Amino acid sequence: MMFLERLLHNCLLYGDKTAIEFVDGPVATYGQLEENVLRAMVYLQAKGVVAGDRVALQLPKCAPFVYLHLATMRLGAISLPLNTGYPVHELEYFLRDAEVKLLFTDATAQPIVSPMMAGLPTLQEAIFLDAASDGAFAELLAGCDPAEAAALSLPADAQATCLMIYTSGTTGRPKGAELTHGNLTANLDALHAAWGWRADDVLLHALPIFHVHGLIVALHGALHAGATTIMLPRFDPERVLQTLCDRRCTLFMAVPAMHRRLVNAPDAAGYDLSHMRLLTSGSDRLPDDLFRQFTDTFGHTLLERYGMSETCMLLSNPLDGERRVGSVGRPLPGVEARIVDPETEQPLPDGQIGAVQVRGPNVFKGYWRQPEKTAAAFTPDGWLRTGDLGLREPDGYFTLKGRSRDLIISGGYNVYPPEVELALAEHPAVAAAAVIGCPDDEWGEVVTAVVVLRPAAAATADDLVAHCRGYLVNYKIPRRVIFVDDLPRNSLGKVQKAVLRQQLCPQHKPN
Ligand code: MCA
Repeated sequence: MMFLERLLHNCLLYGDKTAIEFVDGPVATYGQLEENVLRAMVYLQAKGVVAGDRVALQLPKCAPFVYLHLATMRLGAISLPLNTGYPVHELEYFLRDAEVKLLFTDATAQPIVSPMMAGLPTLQEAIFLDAASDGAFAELLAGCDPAEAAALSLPADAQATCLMIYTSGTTGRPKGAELTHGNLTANLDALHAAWGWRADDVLLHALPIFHVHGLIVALHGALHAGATTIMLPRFDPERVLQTLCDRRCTLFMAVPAMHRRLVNAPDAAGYDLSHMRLLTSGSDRLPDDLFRQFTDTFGHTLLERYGMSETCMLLSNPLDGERRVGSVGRPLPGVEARIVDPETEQPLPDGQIGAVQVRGPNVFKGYWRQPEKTAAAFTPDGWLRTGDLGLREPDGYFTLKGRSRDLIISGGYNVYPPEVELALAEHPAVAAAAVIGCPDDEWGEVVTAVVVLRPAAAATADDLVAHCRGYLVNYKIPRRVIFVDDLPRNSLGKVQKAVLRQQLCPQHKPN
């Protein structure tokens, strides 16, 4: 059964049960969720949205986001969630590249969005919502009769794209990863089986909902199971711990930077989480010390899993059985994973470090309108090159051992250095810039810019940071700026980032 069909089934089966409750906000039963999705479908249809159209959602974590996202997919169109923190420069790129037809954004974004409309011919309309007010959305859908959409059949083509998530690349501008109805269904079925999702689960949701982790693994996972999701508008460690206790939540999912804040919260061990069933960690490597500290503090062993925007989830430690420190576990049902020699791409024996490649029904269809980049992502026999390095133990557990691609992970967000380097290069005082990730206890890695200034030019670290804020979302902004006279380069003129990391990152350990 495809995901949307299962969701409809759950809405009929669990009509009176809470599907989503926004803390300090609206509560929707499964029945109300279905009704609001149908009304949103009628609204979108009236705006001319048809199968294949891109609908961008740049909204805070709110009920309208959920209804519009599900309604878009149910019309066969493509939902494009966007980080609310994107500055003009990034937002305009996504809207142009994806040829977005409708944009839903917060009312506060009007001054930046309205002026860019004239330059975006495919953008038919931007709808400014006061996301904080329940009334505003209800008013928008006021004339929409759910019965008009109830008769529409569910999208039947498993190969059709339903979700686009932008991920950056080593070659510069971000690419839209196209996930299909079949991809989501395969992934949710696999997670359902692997993590034992149940209809009586109560998930506390504190992740952003514009990425695969918060949107698919957490929110869709709960909807697929007929479970209840309690939404926190943003992550706050004490609020998370208190809500887990007060609401007797059974599930929680987070990135290591969040788990670090939980164990360091005042009187963390005083919260009784004994009723909880499962706490997971992903999006970034879970440090060994944090894994142990978490168990010591809360009496729960974190389940670490591994995924990508292009694939949703790939590998996971088991629900029952050993959750191995430092390991991301075994392939999920239906997923194949292998370790190959990075040069020859021939499989390596267990225990040897090589490139991680994966295959399965969860693996995306390709990058939006980028056939060359899509082709380059796969081997001729259809394995996806993940860009990660790792090894497989003889008992099938995988351990990641770094990256073959130039990627920084900060607080669970991926940052591609070329994007930051391009932004720095726009500053008139910058002659050359290289961006590296330095290890950091709080963030995993911090974005570090190594900059050579033009002769006689003057710019301070604060100047460059302020400049980047105009181009990049917050987590991509360099947290350290180091000025040097020259960048180390190889004979081809390429900056030797390994040398920079060695020299400038005190705790750096080569793979
Ligand atoms: C916030 N800041 C950051 C980050 N987040 N800086 C670097 N890296 C970050 N990740 C900045 C803020 O802009 C602010 O800067 C300063 O840090 C302190 O902000 P604070 O309020 O303390 O931070 P926060 O807003 O509480 O955010 C921390 C966070 C957040 C909750 C850990 O980073 C977060 O939600 N991370 C989750 C990311 C995620 O969902 N990743 C999944 C994608 P200033 O004061 O200068 O403005 S990956 C995925 O989906 C794959 C498929 C997978 O496998 O899961």
